[in-house]
Amino acid sequence: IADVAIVSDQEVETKVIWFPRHISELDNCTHLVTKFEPELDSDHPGYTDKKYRERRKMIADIAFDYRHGQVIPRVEYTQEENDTWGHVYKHLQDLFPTHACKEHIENFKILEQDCGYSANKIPQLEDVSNFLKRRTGFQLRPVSGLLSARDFLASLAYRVFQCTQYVRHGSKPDHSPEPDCIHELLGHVPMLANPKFAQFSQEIGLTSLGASDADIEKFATLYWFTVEFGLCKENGNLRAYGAGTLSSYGELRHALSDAPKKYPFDPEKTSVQVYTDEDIQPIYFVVESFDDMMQKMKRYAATIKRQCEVRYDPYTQTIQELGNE
Ligand code: TIH
Ligand code: FE2
Repeated sequence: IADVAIVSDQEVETKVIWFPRHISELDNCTHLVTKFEPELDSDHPGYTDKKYRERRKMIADIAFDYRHGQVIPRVEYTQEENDTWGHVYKHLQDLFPTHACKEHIENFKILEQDCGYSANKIPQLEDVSNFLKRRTGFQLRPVSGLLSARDFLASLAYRVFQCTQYVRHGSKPDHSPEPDCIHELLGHVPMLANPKFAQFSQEIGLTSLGASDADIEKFATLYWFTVEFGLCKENGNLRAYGAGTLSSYGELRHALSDAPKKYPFDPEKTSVQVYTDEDIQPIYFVVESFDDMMQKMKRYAATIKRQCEVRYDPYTQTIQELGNE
């Protein structure tokens, strides 16, 4: 019995973990986590709203049918959905000048000028994706809900951002525990339009490829405390750069107040910090700058045991193994 146990230990260690080698293989990276769904979660504001759930299904089907290279189908948003968007948009607009980092403010202005962002109606993912392609090479891909961390991170390696297209329930606009297109468009997109931030996002994706489940969990936690809920310093003041904070007017004020705990970003510690994804965050991590964050992340990534070293080749949109060409 002891021998068998040892053999199976070795098998675990040498098991090769699949990851996409070409951008089109992201069609296989669509494993959903069933959490926060209006069908299944009785706390969801849409649980008792049949019309809302049907609408969600309709929009989810776009993502289910989507394949790499296709144009993202347009959604004709209802007046109610556009109103929810407008309500959040206006509240956030009041907060951004004093709460958002300068990179977000700068790109938000450009999105308003060049990409049709306004409080009146929800922009279309296809248009925003084309905008991002020109700014940083990032593109959007429709997703129907919360993806597994492994699949989500793998797509970042290809500068593909998996993006929800449905809208949060109108009865609770200030904060949503699940992503929706308001969160993606107001929180993530302005940040992904920043070259340094785009590179940082891709780096997390690249380090996640072929990682063990335990390491994926650490990368997902690092992602959570940076890309989703990170705070940064700007001339000695705190600002938000995390998309989860920037898309929730219920959270943005709280994040910069004295209420939550704030610790300096340190990948060793941050990667194992327990967090809640159900509610407003009690803990945030602060970076000195994007350069500082990138350096610390690179140093940390170098300490992780890897299946192979990888590099992204943008000409062929493939991942190549170094020393294996
Ligand atoms: N809490 C965010 C919002 O209300 O916009 C949405 C999410 C961020 C991260 C996960 S879900
Ligand atoms: Fe997000």
